[in-house]
Amino acid sequence: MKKQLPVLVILITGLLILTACNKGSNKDDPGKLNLYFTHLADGSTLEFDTLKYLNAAGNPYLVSEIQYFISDVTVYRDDGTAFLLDSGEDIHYVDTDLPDTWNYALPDDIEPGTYDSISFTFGINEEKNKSQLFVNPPESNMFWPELLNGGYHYMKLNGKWKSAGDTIRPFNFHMGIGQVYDTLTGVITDFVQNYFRVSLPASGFTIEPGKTVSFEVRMDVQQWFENPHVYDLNYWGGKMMQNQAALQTAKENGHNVFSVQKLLLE
Ligand SMILES: [Cu+2]
Repeated sequence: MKKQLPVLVILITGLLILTACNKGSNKDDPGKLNLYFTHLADGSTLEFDTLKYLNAAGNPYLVSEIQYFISDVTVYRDDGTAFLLDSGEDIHYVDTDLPDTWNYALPDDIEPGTYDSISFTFGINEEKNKSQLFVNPPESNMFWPELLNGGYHYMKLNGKWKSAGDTIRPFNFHMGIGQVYDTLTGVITDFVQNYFRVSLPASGFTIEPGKTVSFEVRMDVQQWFENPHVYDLNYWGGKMMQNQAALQTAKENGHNVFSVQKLLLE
């Protein structure tokens, strides 16, 4: 799969737009934030459909695709003031097969100044994560079954692993709303929201009047399977959607899956 070209095209287009827009800006003009999503394994660009990765539990695995939502991006001034950027597109969908989804140009106006971190919700919060929120694909394909509380998956990370006995088995590392089951009857007695906030220190960046600051947001797939919990696919199996213990483990491993790096476009 050739996925390098669109990155270049997007970056160059961004550069041209930025250059064009920078002329004649006022010191009180707002700035903008742009996020560009990339996917890694062990710090290197993730390669798809090749059984070359080994997770912390020692499971050889491959990744076929990753689809997920991030929402409610917030930037923090160096004095601690938070600005929630939800005036336009408050939920963004990323799909490793769809280059158009890799770039997230937030429409929000941001007050110029010095900022030192970015945070976002991994998934969608309880208030917003309701069925019918998305009517068109690809987002609508992320639906979470009505019986399991409806709404949408936070993430579908699909792949295969070599299980005990050297059998290749599919895994659906699917995160979303969990359920509590009555141990005797198997009836659902409650639901559990598993979305979480990701905080990314971004060492003092400046929002300049009339300019866009761009960050690469990296997801390192290996991190879903380690720290603090070693996620053994042989133990948990290929499905996690109805297993709150597995979802909780993945959620707790999510704290350091993402990192940011400023892109030098200016
Ligand atoms: Cu699923």
